Amino acid sequence: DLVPLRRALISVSDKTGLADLGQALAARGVELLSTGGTAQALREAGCDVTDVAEVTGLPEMMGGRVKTLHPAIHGGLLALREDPAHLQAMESHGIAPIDLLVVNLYPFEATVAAGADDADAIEQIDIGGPAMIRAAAKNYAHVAAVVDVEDYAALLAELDAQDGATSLAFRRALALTAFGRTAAYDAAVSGWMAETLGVFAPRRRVVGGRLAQELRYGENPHQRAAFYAETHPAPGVASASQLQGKALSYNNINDTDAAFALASEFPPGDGAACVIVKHANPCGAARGASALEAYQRARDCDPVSAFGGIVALNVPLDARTAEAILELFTEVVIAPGVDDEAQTLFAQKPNVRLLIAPGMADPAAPSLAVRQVAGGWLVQDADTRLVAPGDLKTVTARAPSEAEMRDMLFAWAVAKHVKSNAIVYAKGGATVGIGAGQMSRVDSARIAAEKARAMAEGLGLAEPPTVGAAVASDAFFPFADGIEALAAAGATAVIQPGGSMRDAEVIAAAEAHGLAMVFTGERHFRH
Ligand code: 93A
Repeated sequence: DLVPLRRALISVSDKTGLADLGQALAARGVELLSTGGTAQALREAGCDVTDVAEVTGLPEMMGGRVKTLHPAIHGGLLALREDPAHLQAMESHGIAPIDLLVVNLYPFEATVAAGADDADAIEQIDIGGPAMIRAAAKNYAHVAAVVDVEDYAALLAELDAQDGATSLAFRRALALTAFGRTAAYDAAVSGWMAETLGVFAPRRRVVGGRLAQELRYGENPHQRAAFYAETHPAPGVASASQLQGKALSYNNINDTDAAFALASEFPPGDGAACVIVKHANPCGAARGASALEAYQRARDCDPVSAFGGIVALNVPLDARTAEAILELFTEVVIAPGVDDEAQTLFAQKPNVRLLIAPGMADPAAPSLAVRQVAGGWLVQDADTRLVAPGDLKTVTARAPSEAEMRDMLFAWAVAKHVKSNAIVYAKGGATVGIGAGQMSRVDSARIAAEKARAMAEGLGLAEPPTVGAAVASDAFFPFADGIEALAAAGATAVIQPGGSMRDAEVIAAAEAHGLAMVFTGERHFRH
């Protein structure tokens, strides 16, 4: 399975390491074929080179769009050397075998990232390069395909080890990398097209990414993990930068994402808001007259759970808020800015991770949500909807008061970000009880109320804060028992999608307890 290396085709956009590679191959007596710019660079490095144009008998044409797309090249890459018919074809058409292909592609990704216009981007879609890479990789039985500058050293080491030949195992490993490269390249092109056309339909898009960061471990220390950055994230998706603190862990990134997404539901123009997340669920969310007040009210929803949490703000972090946050052990803080004084305070706690987002995310911007299941991925539109007050339908005799309506809409926005079954109690623009992730809705309702009751008792409050609260339920109540639980906790208003078979019973229970109830007609499952 050793193939002696006699003839190589080199066609590279990135000329890094090219001179050394060309000289090393030439020194081993390898014949070098090359395209225009690569041939010139090799000659400047003192190598003898045969132009591809000489092999094809045709000049590079159409501004370089057609240079290597010719049977004299592709036949040399694809021929099976033990097949008599292939040998016969080579013989009668004067095609010589190519044993090594070295290609790196037109820099499409970098060109697009630099903000090129459509015409420039399209000219950077490499056609001949991927065609050759795929041909050589398909024929790994005979051909070595190198697509990465970083593999030049391994190639030369292999030639040294195998006395000027390549082994089957080596060529096969290269083929795997080669097909990975062309797949990622086409994913980048498709992603760019989706972006320029504004198409984010799950059926039309390819999701492409590149390794951005290796993480110490995954959800648990025995799991390896990494962060992959999407090649073409949806518009409005902003990557935060880390100002200080320990390296972000897998769980940190997951939880910070959840916290920031919920904080982004509250436009800074409507006032400060703060979210605290634990295990990807909010344990408190609040508006406030200041960032400090928003933080304190979010924390007071569930101060026990807030310990070791992730804090997200929708306004820049100031010194007073920083001080309050640092009083409680906190894993990560993310905000759209930070003032100097707050930064100085954080610097005294160098382990705490502080992230600055370039702005808040647009919660209505279309994007894809991808999740892995055994055997594949589930892909869906991200849940970008949020009900508008005009879409609400009051189903009880009593309509909600203005204050109840404000709290309902606040609770509804929070419930969208809580794992189902989600029940969120809110009062005065702050959550006062959150029930998350239970398998039955009535359990979520009871847990939220019980936590609020225990918290009030601990603080010596006269009554639990769920008294007089508005409640959001991410999906309809299948039975009246959920409403009974809310009423028992003292809630006065309910927002929920409606649409249960037993809506009549559920509405009757609300009426019986004097609750105002509105239907959104839209649910927010989050599984
Ligand atoms: O425009 S192309 O798609 N048409 C081709 O036939 C072709 N053959 C190789 N681009 C083509 N290439 C690419 O040219 C290679 O993938 C490589 O990136 C680049 C090298 O060009 P030069 O040697 O002129 O610098």
